[in-house]
Amino acid sequence: MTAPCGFEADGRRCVLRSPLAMPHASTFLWNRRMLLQLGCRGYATAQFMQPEPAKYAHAPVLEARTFMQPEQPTYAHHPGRFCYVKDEDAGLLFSAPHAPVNRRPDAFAFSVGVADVEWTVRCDGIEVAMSVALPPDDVAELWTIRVRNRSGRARRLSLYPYFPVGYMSWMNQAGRYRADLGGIVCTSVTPYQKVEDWFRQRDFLDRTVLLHDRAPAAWEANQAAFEGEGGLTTPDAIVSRARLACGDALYETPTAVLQYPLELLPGAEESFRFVFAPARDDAGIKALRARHLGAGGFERAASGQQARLSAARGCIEVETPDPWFDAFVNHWLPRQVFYHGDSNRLTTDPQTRNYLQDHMGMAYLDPQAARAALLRALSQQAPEGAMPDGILLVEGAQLKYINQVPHTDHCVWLPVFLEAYLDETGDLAVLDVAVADRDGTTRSVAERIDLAMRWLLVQRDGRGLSYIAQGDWCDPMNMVGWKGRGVSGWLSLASAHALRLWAGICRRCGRDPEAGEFAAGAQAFNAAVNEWLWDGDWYARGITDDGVVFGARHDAEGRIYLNPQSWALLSGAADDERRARMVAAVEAELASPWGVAMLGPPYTGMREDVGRLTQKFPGSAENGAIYNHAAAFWMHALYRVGDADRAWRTLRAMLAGPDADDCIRRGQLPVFVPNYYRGAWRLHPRTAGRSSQLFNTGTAAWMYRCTVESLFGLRGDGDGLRIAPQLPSHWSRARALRRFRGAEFDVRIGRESGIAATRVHVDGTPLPDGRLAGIEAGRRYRVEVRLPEVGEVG
Ligand code: CEZ
Repeated sequence: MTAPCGFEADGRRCVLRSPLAMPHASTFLWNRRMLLQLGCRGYATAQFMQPEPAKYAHAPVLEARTFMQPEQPTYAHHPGRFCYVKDEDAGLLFSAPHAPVNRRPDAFAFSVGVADVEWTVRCDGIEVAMSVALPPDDVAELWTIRVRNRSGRARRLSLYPYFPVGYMSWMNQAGRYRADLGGIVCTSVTPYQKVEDWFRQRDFLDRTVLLHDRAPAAWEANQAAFEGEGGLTTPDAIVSRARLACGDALYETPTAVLQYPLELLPGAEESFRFVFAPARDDAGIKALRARHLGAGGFERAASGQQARLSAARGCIEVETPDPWFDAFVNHWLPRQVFYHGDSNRLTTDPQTRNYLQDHMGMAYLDPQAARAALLRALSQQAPEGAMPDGILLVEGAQLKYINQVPHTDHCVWLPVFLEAYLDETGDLAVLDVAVADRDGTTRSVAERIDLAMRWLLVQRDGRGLSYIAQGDWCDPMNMVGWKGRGVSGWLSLASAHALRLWAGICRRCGRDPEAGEFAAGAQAFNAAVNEWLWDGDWYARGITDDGVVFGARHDAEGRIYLNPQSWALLSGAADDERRARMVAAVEAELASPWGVAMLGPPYTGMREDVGRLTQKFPGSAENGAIYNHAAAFWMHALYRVGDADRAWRTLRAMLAGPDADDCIRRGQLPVFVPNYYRGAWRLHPRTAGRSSQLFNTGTAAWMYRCTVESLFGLRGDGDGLRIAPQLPSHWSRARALRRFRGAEFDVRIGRESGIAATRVHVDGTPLPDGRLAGIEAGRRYRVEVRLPEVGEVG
């Protein structure tokens, strides 16, 4: 059976050919001011910044405002973008893309592009194509609907673009058609009760509009009147009337439905353009129309967005025996990495660990943006060296949600970021940049990292292990140390790794006293973990406030966590004997057909000395899912210890397909890596492997880093490029075009029998140690890499 989806246009588009096989398959479009997640059946989730996230299409009921969630359920009235088609003679009714009528189509295509999405649906010889794109810097959805008569006979149809708006406000909501503005205008007032809130929100874009380029014959702005008794599958306004009633909504749930009666001869087609967007007032609406529905508006937006997304061009193009992987790495993964650094996940207070890791990814795409992010983060460092839970990005922003819960890991991400940034750029000068904090104290970047490392060394208990407070990398592990005594094994190992990285950077800069201090700190952490947390076959996760070791063999649930194992490899805590036992344990306890789970067995009930994590549904999110961010750490660690095949398996398991069953089981298009795939395959086999569809994840940056630096082994090293690919043993060859420090490297990798070690030639000249220095910007180098045949490594 072939997969229901596949790449086209040389990997730049991914097309799903069924609305049923992967019903939750989705993609996302964004610019810096808005985000639009689109499901294959037409459901949509959109938000824009003003400056905090806000919505312009709502659910039909009051909604709790929260951050983007995994596995968002859809339902008939879920916001979406739809178009009904009625055959006036045959009475046939269907809707594009698929919901809400859900008529089985004769042909279906959900075609996902890097900057646009298009559906093509054909029912009974009528073909409807709906496509959407976003402008580069405006909050607006630019929709084109094209209807074509492919039936070989004349057809009398009515087209009904249906853009539900939902329950806008309990204070004030309404909707009506405005001929003077050329569309349906839904008005509301964002609910508030405090006087100061009015002044904060009086410029909010509280209107939602559907503007057209061609005037309709009729319209409906009242949701209930549109549906009547027929509901959404057979709305009264369509099936019981020849023309929509041209109704309005008066403190009633508004909607936006337009009607276009058409007579199409065989082969004939009609095309319409619409702008769906929030707006503040009439002037704002007129400006939207002028910008987007004027001549060339859509084309200008498309070229502007294309130009903006050109920055998403990665630093590597690959060609391997795995074409799906190639398409993903060449077009989609750098896009997802860029999305994170470009939009900061559409928050005004990104979590500090997310901010630094997302910008670690930007080091390969836009190093200046990465550099600026480091300096902004350090400007919010506390006087004693701690890093805040979130980084405030705009004036007046506040720490929200999880950033109001104290976590103790944020400092470790500074050296982790710097290692990647310095390898990619060689920009050691950044360490001397003076950064002033909120108290006006100025310190150099290097002094601030010293301070952060010393803070990690202070935050230790009598055993020498890191306090966890209400969480470390694992956000919902909030009750291990809330009494102030609990410690994290993962954070102790991550601190050891961070201290080692920073010691190495200090040594490179001749800051030997500091290098010695921090290297000793790393050893102390490793020694403490090996003394208190080695459980015989793996490292335990931590020790609770009441002195209970958890994440160990004696636990019935959550007896092994992946993160301590990964970071024990990175920090050097695990010697070869312990490494072998640990890897065997991970394979036995956590490996699944869909990747490596972050803990196992999942918790099936509250453990009050671990916390909220244990209350998550078994196999979802942090409670035992294949949490790709954690799997990425395992991949990174395995590459660092040269375990290339296991690392490759971990990497490849994050990307769905091409096997048909795998695509259908995960329900994930290979256009982004989700934050998790469901785990608990023994407890809940039915849902195991299912994608969360959440594209906000630190995994993207790590996947890109490991692909460039480890799999293809094209890693910066001071003023040079180290060339040391780690191809999986079943690959006999691979090729990469690597952009690095202004030069290009055409790298051809193959295997050669009779050699015991990798051989590298650059422009025909042998490179004994595989490191090319003195790189000339603007030059193109030809690199030949010969790997030993599998089984012949010396
Ligand atoms: O958020 C992520 C965080 O953004 O969870 C990761 C953490 O490292 C990331 O920084 C692991 O805990 O609060 C919750 O329960 C949520 O599960 C968040 O922890 C989670 C969200 O799902 C976003 O992915």
